[in-house]
Amino acid sequence: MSEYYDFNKMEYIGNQKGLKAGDGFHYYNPGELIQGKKMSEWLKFSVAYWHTMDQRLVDPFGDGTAQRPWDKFEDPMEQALAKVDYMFEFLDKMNVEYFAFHDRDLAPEGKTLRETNANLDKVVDKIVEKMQETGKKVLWNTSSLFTNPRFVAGGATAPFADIVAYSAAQIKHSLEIAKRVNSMNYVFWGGREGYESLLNTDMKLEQEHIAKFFHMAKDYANEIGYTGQFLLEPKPKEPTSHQYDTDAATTIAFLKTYGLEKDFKLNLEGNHAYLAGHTYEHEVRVARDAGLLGSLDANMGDKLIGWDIDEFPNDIYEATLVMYEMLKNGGLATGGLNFDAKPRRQSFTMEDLFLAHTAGMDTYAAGLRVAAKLLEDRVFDSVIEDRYSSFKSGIGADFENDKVTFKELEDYVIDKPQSELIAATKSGHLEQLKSTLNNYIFTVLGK
Ligand code: XUL
Ligand code: CO
Repeated sequence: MSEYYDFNKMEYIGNQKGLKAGDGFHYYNPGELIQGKKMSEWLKFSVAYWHTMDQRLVDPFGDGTAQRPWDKFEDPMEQALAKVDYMFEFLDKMNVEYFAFHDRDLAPEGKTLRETNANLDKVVDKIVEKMQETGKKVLWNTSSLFTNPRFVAGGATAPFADIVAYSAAQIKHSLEIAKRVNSMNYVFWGGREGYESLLNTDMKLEQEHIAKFFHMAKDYANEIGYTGQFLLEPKPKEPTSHQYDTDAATTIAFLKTYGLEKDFKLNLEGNHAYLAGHTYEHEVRVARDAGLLGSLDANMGDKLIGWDIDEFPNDIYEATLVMYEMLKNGGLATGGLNFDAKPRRQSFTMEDLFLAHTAGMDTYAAGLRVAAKLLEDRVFDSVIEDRYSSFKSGIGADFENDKVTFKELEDYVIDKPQSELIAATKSGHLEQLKSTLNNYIFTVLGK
């Protein structure tokens, strides 16, 4: 493989050194077994094309600061084709097996959809060749129905029929690409599928439209024999003030209302969870409980700034609790951990891209190690079992097994004195539990 970057391939070196580009992973050891499975199988890391190859590190107040070696290509198609080479060498050097992309990340648009598709197909041809050469895989692909001004009021939920038709045609081609690149999943993130004001919005009609649109997409995937898992990615706001797929619970209700729950699972993103007023682990738990946990966009936000800033993950508590949910789920099936993340605007060098991915991979690898130990020792399981133990016998078991009526429950408590009811409650011992979690993090990672 040709050499574009002056960095060594990232390998596991253990946790004895300071984190520096080229030093290697402290916690991610791809071949090491955790609960009987290789770390690389639990942690199907994926590089996001739109951030790593395309992101200029803009913020709402300033231009991009990114310095990238492919900036030297001035012709947009020439640059698009060159970026494929840079991407594959990046994957190789980072020891990452998967990548993810939107259609519009790959190639510039033409004057018509036909021309745009032709540009895109040229780049996909090269991607397919590179995949065959290197064995790298696509975790998921998706379609941008939000960047171009034609999508000013949404794609599948646009109040304009021509735009809905255009959106369908664009997704149709994206599904054909999904089949060509054997994408493990196909993601729909509702870019501008939401509204700014109810004063000019028929919310019910828009939701019916997008549900119909999803059924048509699935029908087309079946028609062409594309069998990847469909995923919906919740987010509560940005860019619209109200996004329809607000959070995991809302998205599950939407899927069930429109008979889509057999065809879709959820792709959950850390920063989106914060924007919805939830923790990341809450969103993952909601999806797991519903049997709909699909994949993870492993990033985090800044609790002070409040925007969707797509920071690379570095919060070990969060990574531990998210990995705990993932292990409880028995893994992610076709899903993985996609770094929908970008370096900070002041981290503008190529080296920062390597550092940022290393930090993200190590954070989740460390989280996986701690979570596996917490599970093995049944730390939370035994607390939860004890907390709900009153449902194992007596009135609790009768309630559990549908053997009591409201009247009988009333008979059971009506004459109980307050002292007996208070005696039936137990401390939650949260401080102790959180400090146990700290101890697991320190001891497992300190080894
Ligand atoms: C936007 C976001 C997207 C999706 C794919 O907040 O997360 O990048 O992951 O369209
Ligand atoms: Co995302």
